[in-house]
Amino acid sequence: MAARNRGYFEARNILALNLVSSPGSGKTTLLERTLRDLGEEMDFYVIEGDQQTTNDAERIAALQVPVRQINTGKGCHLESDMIYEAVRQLDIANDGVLMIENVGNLVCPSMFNLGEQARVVIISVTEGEDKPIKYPDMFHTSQICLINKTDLLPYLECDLERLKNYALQVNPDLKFFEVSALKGEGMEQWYNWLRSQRNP
Ligand SMILES: Nc1nc2c(ncn2[C@@H]2O[C@H](COP(=O)(O)OP(=O)(O)O)[C@@H](O)[C@H]2O)c(=O)[nH]1
Ligand SMILES: [Mg+2]
Repeated sequence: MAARNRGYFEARNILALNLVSSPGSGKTTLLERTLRDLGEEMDFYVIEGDQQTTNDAERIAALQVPVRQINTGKGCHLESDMIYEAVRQLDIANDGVLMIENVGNLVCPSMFNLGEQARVVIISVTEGEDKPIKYPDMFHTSQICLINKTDLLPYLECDLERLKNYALQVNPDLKFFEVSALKGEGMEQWYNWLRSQRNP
């Protein structure tokens, strides 16, 4: 089913990204700022995954971006058949950008391919530098690592180089962007990467 999703995205030149992280690292905040800043440039669609509530879908809908909420109930991750159904409902235009916010969980979502073009793992500076080696699968299967909440660094003892070195131990090809989704710092690198992933 993931391959089927991937074929659909390829045929329509849709860039589909799978955003994964532990709960609260800032996925929705990152999406909100990205949609606001690049809304003129890219045609965004969003799928939100949470066990319960439509809170995140409401935050996205407030920006006038088409969104579908998936509630997984007792489930701990999104699966490709859920994406298939949500994509049908979203009716994504050719050349669109689909942002899939997975259920907040550093373990299970790593095991389920959704048909995405790339996986983006978000880790915030409050989580502890060693999470990449404690939960290696998520970092191993991602191409991009956004380090979020850099505005909090002055109040913490988080060593960014250590965090990156741990992540590189499990995935030497991982690319990092340091951002504050809340304050908007560092977002331009992330935006440039997004632009680079789109086919003209
Ligand atoms: N200080 C700070 N807080 C942030 C940042 N990004 C998100 N947050 C806060 O972190 C909390 C969880 O954010 P949310 O986007 O809902 O995380 P999600 O669960 O990964 O979608 C909220 O209180 C946000 O305001 C950031 O860059 N800096
Ligand atoms: Mg969220």
